[in-house]
Amino acid sequence: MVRDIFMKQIIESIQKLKQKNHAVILVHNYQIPEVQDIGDFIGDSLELSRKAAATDAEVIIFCGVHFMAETAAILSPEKKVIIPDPAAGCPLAEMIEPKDVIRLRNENPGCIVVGYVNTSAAVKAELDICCTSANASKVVMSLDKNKPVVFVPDKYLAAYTAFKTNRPMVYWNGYCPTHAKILPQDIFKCKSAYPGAKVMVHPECRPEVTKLADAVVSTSGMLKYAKETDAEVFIVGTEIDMIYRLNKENPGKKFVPASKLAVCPNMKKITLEKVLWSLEELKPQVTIPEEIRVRALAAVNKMIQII
Ligand code: CIZ
Repeated sequence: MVRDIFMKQIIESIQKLKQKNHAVILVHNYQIPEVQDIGDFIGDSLELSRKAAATDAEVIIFCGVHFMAETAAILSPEKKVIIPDPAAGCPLAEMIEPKDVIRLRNENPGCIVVGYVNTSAAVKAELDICCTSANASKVVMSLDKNKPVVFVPDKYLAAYTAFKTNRPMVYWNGYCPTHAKILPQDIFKCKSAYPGAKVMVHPECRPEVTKLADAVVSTSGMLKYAKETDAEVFIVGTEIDMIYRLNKENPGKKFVPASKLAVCPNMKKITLEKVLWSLEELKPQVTIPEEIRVRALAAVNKMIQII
């Protein structure tokens, strides 16, 4: 009860400061429910950054992990981008550095380097083209067929994209520790509890898991699949708080997490209190050296041109 009153006051203060600072609040699909509820936009990282860039807001509060806030800063250099907790990193993005991409390029002469959005701005600056989990196959299909493809940093998304496009690739050995927690036996267990359920999993899952799914889709793809598919129960193989949005937008359908262990500890670092503090102080700001931002933007724009 006391906590409820306190939370209500925090939300009111967030709304007031948002107006005062001409801010827009972006919330990733994996954020905790109460943070999802205060977002102006909720979605995947690219979708959010593109929507924010199209507004006339002066400040972006990015409730997500660090590379996502960087993507917003790449697309909106004139806006102040704030992340409520700068310690909210992404282990997958941290598994590769710019020097690794340079080495891969030297080891694979003439290659095209495709990089998942889950990379730092400094790594994006070394890529030829970016991709998201929603468009990785489309991006790879658009590439010159005579050139070798190097895919970084997620080996599971790379393997799935190579299978879908029938294109051999050199992979980097990165992975998302949260999605890697989802195991084939979790899917079998859920399927025996809900025999008619449809299984949708994220392409960051292990190949042993993706091959058991009815749909292998990004978070935006999951929202579409859930809406358009005539089933009562869905088994969901991604970060656990995706279920909150799926429930909210699909009353009458049931969403069961494939594994309750698929919790991203970094996404959970963002709380309403931290959103309020970041609006009070307009920090910590995410900044990118202009020389890196311009090169990273080129890789992002190449992707945007073909989707
Ligand atoms: O880019 C995103 O938001 C991520 C990491 C995944 C997704 O499928 O939305």
